[in-house]
Amino acid sequence: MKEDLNRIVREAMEAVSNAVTSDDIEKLRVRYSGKKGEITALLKSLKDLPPDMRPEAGEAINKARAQIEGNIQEAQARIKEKSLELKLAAETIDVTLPGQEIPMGHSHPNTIALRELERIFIGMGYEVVEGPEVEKDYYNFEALNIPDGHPAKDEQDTFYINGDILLRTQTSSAQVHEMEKGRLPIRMISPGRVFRSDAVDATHSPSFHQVEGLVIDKGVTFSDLKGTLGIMARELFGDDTEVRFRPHHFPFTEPSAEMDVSCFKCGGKGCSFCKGEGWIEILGCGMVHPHVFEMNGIDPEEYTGFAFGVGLERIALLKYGIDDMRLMYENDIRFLSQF
Ligand code: 2NM
Repeated sequence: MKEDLNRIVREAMEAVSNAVTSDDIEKLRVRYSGKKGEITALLKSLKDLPPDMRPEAGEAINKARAQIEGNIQEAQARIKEKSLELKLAAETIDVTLPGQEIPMGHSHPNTIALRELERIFIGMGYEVVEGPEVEKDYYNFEALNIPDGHPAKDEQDTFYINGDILLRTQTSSAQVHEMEKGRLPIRMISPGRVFRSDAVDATHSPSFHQVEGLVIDKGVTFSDLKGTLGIMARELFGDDTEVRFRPHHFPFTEPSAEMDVSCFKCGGKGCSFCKGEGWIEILGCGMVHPHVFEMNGIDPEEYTGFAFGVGLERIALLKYGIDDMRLMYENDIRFLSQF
């Protein structure tokens, strides 16, 4: 009995010190102090001893069991710590390594030009108001003094969804929504996408962007229009920029004009950029037609106003010297990141 116990303790100590994994340790625990373990078996065999020998033997077995179990617990802790160390070493992250570079996008030239226009007009007290791209015929044409049968309503130029619904051909439709609210005065620009049934080439696209402006108040004159658009031109193209107005026709304004800016490449002398003209056409404008006021419940005897429309792509192409509008719709980062 005594020898058995000593042998078991010796073997157990050795086995425990050789254990490498948690599994090894668990097996040893079962082997020695499990229900069918060797120590357990010894305890069970106590009843076969003469009663006077039992207390001493029992004490010895319990001592051996405590020793083995203590040893197993220590080993278990040692192995856990070791495996945590290994895990941490394997998962070490070197925070000094350079990061993975995520390619950055770039603002579109249209966006850059729009931000510039917004800055200019917000600085003069204008609001930026957007409207829907899908419009009723009324907001795109009727309320802007373009009645049925007017050439501007030609089905060849307009994407109709049905007889009454269409893709807006100009952002003035957003201004009709604003006039309709009946809150005067108005100082607004409406930027956004417009649609015309055009074939794609270097200067045309079936979808492009406009910024239209509208000012309505008592006593607004053509001088206000000239002064305002002159400021815009100098902000956009430089302090030395001059503007000139040529008579034109739009259904929603009377009188109407087109505005040119002096060529910002040659200063007006004439060069290849302005095709020898010295001037570059920039936008259309005019005094809001009395009939537009009447259609929108504004008294043309009390109020006057001016309006203008400028193509965003046109401004961007000119400002950044881009010679083909199709580049604007390819979203090639090599193109975009040049501006
Ligand atoms: C242009 C040219 C001239 C214009 C007119 C209006 C409104 F709503 F007042 F009738 N908004 N925008 C206008 C005037 C647009 O684009 C070339």
